[in-house]
Amino acid sequence: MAFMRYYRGLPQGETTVEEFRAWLSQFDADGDGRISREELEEALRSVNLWFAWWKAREAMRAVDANRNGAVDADEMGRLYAFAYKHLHIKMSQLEE
Ligand SMILES: [Ca+2]
Repeated sequence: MAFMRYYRGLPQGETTVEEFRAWLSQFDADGDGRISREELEEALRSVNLWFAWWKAREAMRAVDANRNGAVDADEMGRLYAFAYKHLHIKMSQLEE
């Protein structure tokens, strides 16, 4: 990445799946409405999560039900649940 990008954080407090989806959409670099592993890694990196590369890979493994290498719209709920359960962060803590 040749330049710094600034992303908005998640809203304060409990984040709904819609808010989570809206937050993630800013990382959808190619605008295809899906989140690839690379785009997810960028999202995790933006909230200063350690081991973003590894966590993005683990998330894709758990969430990408149809194995097309991207989180599709109908897999977004799975990603939301995964982030809560396995990334050991509260959504409200993503705000920075
Ligand atoms: Ca998929």
